[in-house]
Amino acid sequence: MFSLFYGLWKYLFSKMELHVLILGIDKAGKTTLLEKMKSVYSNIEGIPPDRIIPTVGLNIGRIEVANSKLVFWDLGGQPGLRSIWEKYYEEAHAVIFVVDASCPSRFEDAKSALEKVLRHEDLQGAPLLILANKQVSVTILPVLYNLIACLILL
Ligand SMILES: Nc1nc2c(ncn2[C@@H]2O[C@H](COP(=O)(O)OP(=O)(O)OP(=O)(O)O)[C@@H](O)[C@H]2O)c(=O)[nH]1
Ligand SMILES: [Mg+2]
Repeated sequence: MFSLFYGLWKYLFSKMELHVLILGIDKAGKTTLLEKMKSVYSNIEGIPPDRIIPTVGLNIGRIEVANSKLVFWDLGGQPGLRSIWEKYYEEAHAVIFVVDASCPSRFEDAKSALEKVLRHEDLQGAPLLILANKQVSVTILPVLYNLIACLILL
């Protein structure tokens, strides 16, 4: 009986852990976004933008918002690394797809990468946020990150 109540208590009061994939082609700004969110939402000082290097593999960031723990998986977007993305789809609850809005010459590449993501059966029904990056003043970034957190928790 105790374990039954303990299980119910844990179910009701433990924080839900949600996995959010950060995808997009190389140089879109995924890791910069992750590091900024870490600085805004946790006490961890994120890596400064000028020290961020292209991602080969995976960066993980954890933040807590409202009643949830968000675990962000930031994957490398270089063409040769995109085939790794789908290994994370099955365990993902939501996707942020980052686009470099200041670079129209790469929109076509971003579009075909996004289409491939959307077609994958493991992501059917998962919430998607498309972030048009590199077009806002840094002063409104905290507002933007609040918006991201709200959308993910919808
Ligand atoms: N102006 C501006 N530059 C940005 C912004 N976000 C990222 N950058 C710059 O864009 C470049 C690439 O940023 P990253 O965060 O490494 O991009 P990424 O999508 O993680 O790239 P990969 O790891 O190779 O897939 C860096 O020079 C950043 O400083 C932004 O919001 N505004
Ligand atoms: Mg990166």
